[in-house]
Amino acid sequence: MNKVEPVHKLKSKANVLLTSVFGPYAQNDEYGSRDINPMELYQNQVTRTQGAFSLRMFHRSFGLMLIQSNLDAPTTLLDFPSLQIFTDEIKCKSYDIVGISAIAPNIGKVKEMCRLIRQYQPHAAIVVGGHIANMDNLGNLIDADHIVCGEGVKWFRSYLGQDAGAPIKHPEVYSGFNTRILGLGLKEKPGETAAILLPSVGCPIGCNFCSTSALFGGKGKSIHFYETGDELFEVMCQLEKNLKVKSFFALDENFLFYRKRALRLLELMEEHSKSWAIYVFSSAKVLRSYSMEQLVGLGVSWVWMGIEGKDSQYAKLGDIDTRGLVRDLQDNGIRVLGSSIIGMEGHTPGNISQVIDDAVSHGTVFHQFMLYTPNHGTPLYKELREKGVIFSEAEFPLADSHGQYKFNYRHSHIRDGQEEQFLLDAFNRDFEVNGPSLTRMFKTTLNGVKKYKNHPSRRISDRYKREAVKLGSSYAGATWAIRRYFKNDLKLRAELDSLMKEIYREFGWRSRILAPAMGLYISHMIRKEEERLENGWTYEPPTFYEKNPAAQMLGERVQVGEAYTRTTSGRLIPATAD
Ligand code: B12
Ligand code: SF4
Repeated sequence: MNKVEPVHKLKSKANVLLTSVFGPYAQNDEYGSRDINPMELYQNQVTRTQGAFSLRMFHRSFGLMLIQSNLDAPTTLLDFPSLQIFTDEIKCKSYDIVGISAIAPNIGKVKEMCRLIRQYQPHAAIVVGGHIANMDNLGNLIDADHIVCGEGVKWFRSYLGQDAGAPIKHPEVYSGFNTRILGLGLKEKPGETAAILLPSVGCPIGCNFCSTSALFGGKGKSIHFYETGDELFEVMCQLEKNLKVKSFFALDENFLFYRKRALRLLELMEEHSKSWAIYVFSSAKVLRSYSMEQLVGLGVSWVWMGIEGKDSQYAKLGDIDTRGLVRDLQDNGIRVLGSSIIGMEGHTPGNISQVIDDAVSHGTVFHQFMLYTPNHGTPLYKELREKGVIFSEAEFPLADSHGQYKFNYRHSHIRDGQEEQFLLDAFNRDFEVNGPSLTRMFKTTLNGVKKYKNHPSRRISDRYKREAVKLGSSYAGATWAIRRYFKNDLKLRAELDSLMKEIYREFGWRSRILAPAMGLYISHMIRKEEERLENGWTYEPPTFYEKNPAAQMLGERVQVGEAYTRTTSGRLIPATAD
């Protein structure tokens, strides 16, 4: 990290390119892409073994979007370029600064991108940020001018001579895109996908393994882009208006931890009759500190919660009965994504099966399993490095250190790569015992609808009525098809029978007619998707190419290199495509 904050000589006149690392991602290559490490959340680490039932979708590089939104300088953003697109861009245009965002496993790509920038843009300053910056030896591994560890908006603003403390302008972007499940690509109508909301970064709880907390200061620290409930409410109103949304994905590691801000937001939502839904990350102890009425009032309808593992000692869990908490939340229509760790200090080949059973018994709608991984910059990394058990790059490449393969260190009890199978066992058992996450989601949504559709507060009942719309039609069809698919699994079939009956009871004759009609088509699509997967089909995000107003003013050609043209939505497509 730089001690004296640098300032670029051109200040806000500098032409800036911000880029994520190049793809393709879900295939093995010499730059560190791995087929088991796709650019997806659910398929990567949540519904990994659910086949055609896995939820597939992509998420934009929000950190880069946030930085771009707050720069006065002409700034172009290249998200998910191919190596060819990236190379064309730096070959054909002139940039004064190129900023790359990356995480540690993508170091091979960053190294190559820096090499290419030096070759084609020798005068450009190279700035590297994001989680990769937590590597203390990064400067020796890549050829960059500035490695920015921590929050990037403030850094970039001061680098370009802007007021670093000016209010943060929020990017307007949906939380996910190109959603696909059961072999069906979901149509993205405006307003149906949640908007991303970036209230803060970091987490003051500071668990020993947590990269996000470590990057933004560690225990006791976090950075707020919007300090108060009033500021956040204003941003949400703006997103509601411009993106036509009523739901928000709060990408804040522990949204509910900041109680004053959350409760003020609740007051404002009540005062202005906002029937919003919010998806949050929250620790169990913090969740329990709110009443169900408050959570429902705030519109909390999806929660990412650390369960971590049987007998784990993390303060964020307190003495909370996580199983009871999940039950309460899901009974009230709040879908839980539980997150468990495989390979904690006390885990052994002898007890791992019990650890997995314990996690699975929570019956969360979604369950993430990750290997206990010392990421650079975390207290866990420091501890294990002092013990001398972290593998060198030659023993275990960083590209494989993504938490879904093997340990990047010598575990005290689990050896010889057994963890790879333990991880798969966890995903498989969750799927076998609890069935597809999709039907768990329908069940939980139905719980909420039944409980709150007649709630005296109109903004609450409206939200559940909105959620109910699809339950009686496409979700009923999906349930019908999934029940048919699992007809030989007695336990699952019984559960799906009862879900189907509940849906029919709630939505009447219309759902009885729609379910088999849609279900037959969905069954066909499931079969097709299974064939595609068997033939090795992988899912890659499209490239985005976006300019901020200052860059648009430069009036540059929209053609990138020879081979690609930009569509009106900002996506890059091969020039021959139309
Ligand atoms: C969204 C997300 C994803 C998306 C990726 C979206 C994308 N387009 O890249 C998906 C779901 C696909 C994903 C996948 C993976 N992810 Co991920 N992901 C996240 C998540 C939840 C949020 C990131 C985010 O948007 N934050 C909000 C923005 C505002 O913050 P930010 O990105 O940190 O950006 C700020 C600063 O870092 C800095 N900054 C960022 N970029 C740059 C660039 C420059 C030039 C500068 C100056 C500054 C700068 O400024 C920004 C504003 O302050 C984080 C956890 C977290 N909460 O941060 C994990 C996280 C980044 N992911 C992580 C990992 C490991 C992965 C995976 C390997 C999956 C896995 N097994 O966990 C895969 C890799 C996929 C691949 N092939 O590359 C780790 C990284 C660990 C590390 N030390 O490198 C994190 C920290 C989660 C964790 N395990 O702790 N991920
Ligand atoms: S509570 Fe979650 S976000 Fe906070 S430090 Fe622990 S793992 Fe990280």
